[in-house]
Amino acid sequence: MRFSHIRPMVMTIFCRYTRNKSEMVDAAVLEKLEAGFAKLSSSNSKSLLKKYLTKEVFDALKNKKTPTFGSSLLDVVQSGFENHDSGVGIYAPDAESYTTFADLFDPIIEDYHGGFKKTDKHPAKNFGDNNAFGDLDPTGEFVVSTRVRCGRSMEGYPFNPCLTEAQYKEMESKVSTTLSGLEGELKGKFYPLTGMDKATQQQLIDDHFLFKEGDRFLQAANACRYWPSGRGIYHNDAKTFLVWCNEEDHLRIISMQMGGNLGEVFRRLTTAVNDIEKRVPFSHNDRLGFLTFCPTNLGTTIRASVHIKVPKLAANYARLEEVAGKYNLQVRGTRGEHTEAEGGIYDISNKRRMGLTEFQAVKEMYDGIQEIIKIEKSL
Ligand code: ADP
Ligand code: DAR
Repeated sequence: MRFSHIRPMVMTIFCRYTRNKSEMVDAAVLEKLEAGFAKLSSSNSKSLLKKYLTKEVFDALKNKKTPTFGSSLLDVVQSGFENHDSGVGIYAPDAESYTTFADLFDPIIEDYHGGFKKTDKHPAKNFGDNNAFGDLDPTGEFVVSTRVRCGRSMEGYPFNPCLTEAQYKEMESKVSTTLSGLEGELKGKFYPLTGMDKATQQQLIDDHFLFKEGDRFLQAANACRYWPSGRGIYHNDAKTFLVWCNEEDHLRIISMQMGGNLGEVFRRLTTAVNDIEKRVPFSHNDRLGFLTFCPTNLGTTIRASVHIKVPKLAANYARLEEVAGKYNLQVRGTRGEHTEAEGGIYDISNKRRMGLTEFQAVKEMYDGIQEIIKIEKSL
């Protein structure tokens, strides 16, 4: 067996003993936990963290650490402690966190994913019939662009807060090498963030191809250390197929294009995911599905979205949200979460990612957007 195959595990063991040898949560961490819990408890935060981190759950978890990386409850909740305006407020520093801190993750997962209970099991991967989806807006009157993405975590590596700079760089090299083997429409090039000129980077962000920098929720979650080391983007010439490396997740695999042809976008993503999965083993849990840094992305990890203009319906924003809610859709600003709509363009996507298949997650968006366009036309 070559060392490169066992290197992630060797690094994991090394990290285990460099991060924190003791089994006990140290006094400084406990102090931060108590102070953060008191502040959050007295705040008017609407986060799921505030809703489900009861005193009972807090006391049951505050002295726990994950077996391999020694991640503490503070590693899980620090973003939500620092950002009371979080919608969720927690992240998993490593895969074991979902088990060690299940008393907090499970109710938040159930709430966010529309009822996925701790006794439920996520279904096997199923992209279904790729030809089931057509063009949401053939006349191009409403849909500006369509995007479907999924997240993947590379087996043998923890999540952001536990990664060393060497691991970030190693993962970037693995991703770049793996993707260099893609052919046909998926053929493209990897662009490291390190060394990327600022104008190019900003243009990619402005055109919605590249992730933003400085997300305070990710920063507070210790997800931006050593930035920009190990971060980058792969894309084909047409920028219809892209892969983000080490932003929030190890990989975000993205298919997108102008207009509303969801069938084409979904077919491209399905082909890409199946091709990449032949080359890289991804972290998968029998009950939770594909594992990700944020619990809102577990399971299918699919976000199928449109950038859409529906001025009449959006004039009554509460009605837009009501219709979206009926189809389990999430209405966000033009640049995703925690942003405002620019020029009347909303990002509308499926909200839940667990307890249904990849096909069903995309179908929820497809059905919901068809209804939203139908109502817009009737006004
Ligand atoms: P997250 O799920 O972590 O919020 P997303 O996967 O939604 O991240 O990606 C967010 C970014 O993707 C946004 O900054 C936005 O610019 C871009 N985006 C999302 N949906 C679309 C779309 N339909 N068309 C163009 N860009 C999109
Ligand atoms: N901003 C954090 C995470 C919400 C889910 N979005 C992700 N993971 N990109 C919050 O709690 O609001």
